[in-house]
Amino acid sequence: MTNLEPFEKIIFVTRPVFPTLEEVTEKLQDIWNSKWLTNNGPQHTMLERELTESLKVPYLSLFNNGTIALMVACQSLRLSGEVITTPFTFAATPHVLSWNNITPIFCDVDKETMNIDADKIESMITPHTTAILAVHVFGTPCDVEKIQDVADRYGLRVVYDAAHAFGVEINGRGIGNFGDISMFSFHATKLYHTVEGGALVHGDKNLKRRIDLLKNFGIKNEEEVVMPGINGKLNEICAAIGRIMLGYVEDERQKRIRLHKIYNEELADVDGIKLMPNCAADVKLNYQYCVIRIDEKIFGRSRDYVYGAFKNFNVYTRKYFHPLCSDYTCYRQLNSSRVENLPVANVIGQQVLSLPMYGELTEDDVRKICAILKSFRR
Ligand code: T4K
Repeated sequence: MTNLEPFEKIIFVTRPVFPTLEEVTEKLQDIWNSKWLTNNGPQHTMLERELTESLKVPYLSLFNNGTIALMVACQSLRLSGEVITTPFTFAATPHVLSWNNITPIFCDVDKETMNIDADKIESMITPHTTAILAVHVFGTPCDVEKIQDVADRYGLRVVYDAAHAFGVEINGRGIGNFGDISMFSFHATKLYHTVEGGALVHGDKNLKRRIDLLKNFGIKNEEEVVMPGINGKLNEICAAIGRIMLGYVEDERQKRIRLHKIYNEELADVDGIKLMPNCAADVKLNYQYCVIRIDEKIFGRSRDYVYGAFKNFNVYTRKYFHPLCSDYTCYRQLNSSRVENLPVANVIGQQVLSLPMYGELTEDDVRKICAILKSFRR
């Protein structure tokens, strides 16, 4: 039964998956016995092995978060000058470029996938371009073939920000197998997490050696420091929680698939609401997020109205990703940030809304969220 009273407690856009305290205590006991808390301990080693298998990738290096991982990815490939990226992403994506003294060049996005528009990349290449940094936004894969084709023709590197794409596959291939390096985020709000954490994945053994040096201050041994590295290490407690969470991820994904189905049933016929993603059949998605686009002209209410009105019902949605990165004060002076350069992204940035999505939500909760949304129609 649908009841349009506000929810008693706040419904957040997401909630982390928690393992049982017993499981955590058991693993903590192992750590206490080992007397090893960080710096490449046994939990870290085992998690690297387990994730390499689960993500179906050749090499993987763990990190203390996805942002530091992406910074190290740029360093490891010696990127410089300009890197072409998307404005429709979390702040971390362009910021890692700035932290590497690289200028982000914003390219418009595709109106269906909301990922970088591979057809527009070529026109943004200059003699200073060294790479393409694309984001599989909300876990929807980029056009990996077209991106690789442009990169190959111009001798550019390809880095994927796969922060949202844990477990996503194209035709049975792990999403981390495309481009030169991919970054995964294991932040608490992700489908799979290590509380805070992340990883770089790639197919090159020498690159792993370099990445592992870079994440540990460049220390080769007690006598030699061979490059200006950083501290990107994942500690043993986070690694142990990550090992436990591997046992939860598929169950959580299945729960979200069921919830996404209800969202779809309830919203498919609502004019002016479009449930994302639209994806090719050979793609295995992870359903980490539930994103809609609201066309104000048809729905009768703007995204900002819906976002505010939901709060009256104790539903805290999020405008991922508004504002666009190209509108941040630190980037809006760039030539590529001009609205004329980013027509699709500027429309999408005004339309998107992330609805609550996490396994603990009930099907009734989702039906009620949809009923509330439909009640806003004008
Ligand atoms: N690239 C992309 C494309 C990314 O989306 C991200 C991160 C990165 C790179 C960088 O990766 P990391 O360095 O973070 O590993 C959250 C996450 O903090 C961030 O990891 C994520 N993207 C981004 C999309 O979402 P906020 O500022 O929206 O998080 P916050 O604290 O508002 O949390 C969202 C909701 O989750 C809250 O309203 C309530 C709930 N929540 C959150 C936490 C932390 C809980 O219930 N419990 C919790 O412990 O950034």
